[in-house]
Amino acid sequence: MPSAFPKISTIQYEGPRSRNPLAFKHYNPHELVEGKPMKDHLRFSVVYWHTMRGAGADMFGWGSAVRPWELGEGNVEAAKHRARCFFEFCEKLGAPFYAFHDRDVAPHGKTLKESNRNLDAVVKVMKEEQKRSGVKLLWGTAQLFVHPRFMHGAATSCNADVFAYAAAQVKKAMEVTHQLGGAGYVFWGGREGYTTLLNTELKREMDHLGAFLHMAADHKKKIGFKGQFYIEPKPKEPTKHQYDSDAAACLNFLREYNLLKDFKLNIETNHATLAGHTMQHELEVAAAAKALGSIDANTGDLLLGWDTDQFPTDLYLTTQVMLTILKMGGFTTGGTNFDAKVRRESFEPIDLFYAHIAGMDTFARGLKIAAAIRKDGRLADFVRQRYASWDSGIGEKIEKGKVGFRELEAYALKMGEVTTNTSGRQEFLENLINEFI
Ligand code: XLS
Ligand code: NI
Ligand code: NI
Repeated sequence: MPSAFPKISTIQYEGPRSRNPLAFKHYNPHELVEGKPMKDHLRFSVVYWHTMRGAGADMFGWGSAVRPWELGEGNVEAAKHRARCFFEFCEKLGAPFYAFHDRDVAPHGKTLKESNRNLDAVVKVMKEEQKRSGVKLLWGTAQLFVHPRFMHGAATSCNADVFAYAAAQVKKAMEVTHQLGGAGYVFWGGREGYTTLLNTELKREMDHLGAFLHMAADHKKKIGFKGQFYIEPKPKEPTKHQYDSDAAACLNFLREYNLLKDFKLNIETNHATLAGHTMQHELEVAAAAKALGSIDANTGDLLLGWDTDQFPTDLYLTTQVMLTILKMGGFTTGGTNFDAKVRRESFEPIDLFYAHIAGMDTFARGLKIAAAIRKDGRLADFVRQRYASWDSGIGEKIEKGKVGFRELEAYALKMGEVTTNTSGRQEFLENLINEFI
């Protein structure tokens, strides 16, 4: 092990009274919640791109991050060393999973062949490191947005050669994900959208995206990769409009192109809010279609209109997320993937630990709070009561498809005015949640 973080030993659970900033106050991996260890509920994952490649640059300034282990850009030996440092980080943090893009672990080559060779060389190290540390791959993905060749998109480019290039790149990324025993593979179409409709054949581009995803599903079968495919919705940025704009749009797309059996969704908080939704809305929409697979755990800033990818430290947010996750019966292949980056001002290596510890503790508390709310039962009882009219009588008949407009008209005429509405009690419920926080 290289020792990129020489002063840090494995982060331990010390409980809520601890004042040690390098300890968990709430994340206690083996503590049982609803009969299952916290680590299996949460399945935390560290992302390679922000944690190892994020330099803190923004549109107005250079990178600010101090990363003493960096040996340089663009060379394979430096990439191998960086990969080892990454596993040291995950191991010391106690994160069981990680996620990566092909081009953030290994440098772009001058040709696709050379890029593949670079990737193979680094993947070899990643495989060794996985074995040594026990850290597993939550999902892999292909980076189809940094290089200028993808300026018009990848699968939705106006240029068929770019589609072919992207297909070759995804094929390879899927294969290495398979080699690394990945539990999943993500499609986030960074530039799969448009910047102006004046030059765009929208229907044709969507058809191409559908075809691309079918090819990926075919190849998955061919290589025997059993991991779960996910689409990650995002409405915009870098494009003005991304086709996979939110959970509902993705689900409609998957249904239209007959892909729903092959894909679930990976829902990211900051993407939800950019789409004008809450995270819980997106999770509920995905879960309703039995397509909630995994989450990218982060948060945006209310006053900034872009994907700031901050670490989630809001207990209300994590409580809401965990209420939905517990309701659907927990993650299977998915997990809580910190697609989050430290602020430009938090430039020291130790900030990477503080940030992940904050996210993990906040999610652990969200989990415990959600479990307590469920155990208490008042919230669920209220909701059950609210829909009680559907459990018998006319409601039951409607749900069972036993009546039509004619029967309902007869019922309504006989009933006269509706006198049975009950209060929604929003404020009461919000205060009830506060009892647990
Ligand atoms: C960018 C996305 C990206 C995906 C993986 O906004 O969140 O990081 O998660 O390509
Ligand atoms: Ni993401
Ligand atoms: Ni994002």
